Amino acid sequence: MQAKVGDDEALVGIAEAFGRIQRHILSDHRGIVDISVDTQENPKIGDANEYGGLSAKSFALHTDGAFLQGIAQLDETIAFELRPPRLIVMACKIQASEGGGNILVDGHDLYDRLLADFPDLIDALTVSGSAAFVRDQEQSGRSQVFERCSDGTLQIRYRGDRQMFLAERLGISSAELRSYVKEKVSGVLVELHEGDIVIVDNTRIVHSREDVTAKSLSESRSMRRLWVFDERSERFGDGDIIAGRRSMETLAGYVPMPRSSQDPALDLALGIRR
Ligand SMILES: O=C(O)CCC(=O)C(=O)O
Ligand SMILES: [Fe+2]
Repeated sequence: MQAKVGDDEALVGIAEAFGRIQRHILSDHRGIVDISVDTQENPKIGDANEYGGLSAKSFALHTDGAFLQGIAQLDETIAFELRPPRLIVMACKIQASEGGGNILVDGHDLYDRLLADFPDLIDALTVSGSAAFVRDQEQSGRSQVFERCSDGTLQIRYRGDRQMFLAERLGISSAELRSYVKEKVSGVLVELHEGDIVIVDNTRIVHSREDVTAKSLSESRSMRRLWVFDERSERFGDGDIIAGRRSMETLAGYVPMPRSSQDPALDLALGIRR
C-alpha cells in the first residue's frame, strides 16, 4: 500500500488505524523511529553495525524485528509475548538524492519456490528451533523461517545477512539459503518521494534497501518508521507480575503503546495464506 502523508501526527494516525503502535528502542514517545545516519549516536545501541538501516550501505532483505521473541511486561498486571511487528509504516521525509529505494519481496512467492526446489526442506523450515535470529543485545533462539500461527496463516522471519542462523540438521546453511534467495527471488522496487508512505505486511513481505549513494545519508535522506503490534501475541495477565524484572528489561523497549483512537482497528488479511 502506498500513500501520501503530511506530518508525523498524520503518520501516527495512519499506523493507529491498524492497531497499537509497537515501541522500538530507537523510537520517540510516539513510536516513530527516525532512520538517518545520526541515529548511530544513540546510547541504546550497543553495536551500530548491527542496525542495517542506519548506514548509507544497502540493507539486505529482512523481516523487521526478526530478533523479537520472549515476554515483556507492560505494567504490574500484564506481560506480553513479543513478536515481530505485524505491519511496518514507512514514510519518506527527505528523499535520497541518489539510491535508497526499497525492495519488497513476497514471502508467499519465496515459500512456493522453496517448495518446488527443495520439497524436503520446507517442513523443516516451519519447525520451532530450526532458525535463530540475533541483533545487538536481542535474540530469538527458538524460531523458524516460516511459522504456522494461531490463526492458521504462515508468518515469515528472514534475514538476508549474518543475523540469521539455520540449524545444521536442515542441510542448508544460512549462507546457502541467502544466496538462493538473492539469485531466485525478485522483488518490487519502491521509490518513495517526500511525503510518500508505504505500509508493509511484515508477516508476509521481506524488504531491503539499496545503497544510498549520495555524499552523506544525514544530508540526503530521512525516513520515519512505525511498527504496528501483532495482536495475536499471547497476553499474560495473571495479576502477579513483579515489576522491573531484569530479564524483561531489554524487551521492555518493544511493548505496544496505548492507542489513542476509539475506532476499531482495521482488519486486514495478512500473512502467507496457504
Ligand atoms: O532505510 C530504509 O529505507 C529501510 C530501513 C529498514 O528497513 C529498517 O530500518 O528496518
Ligand atoms: Fe526494515
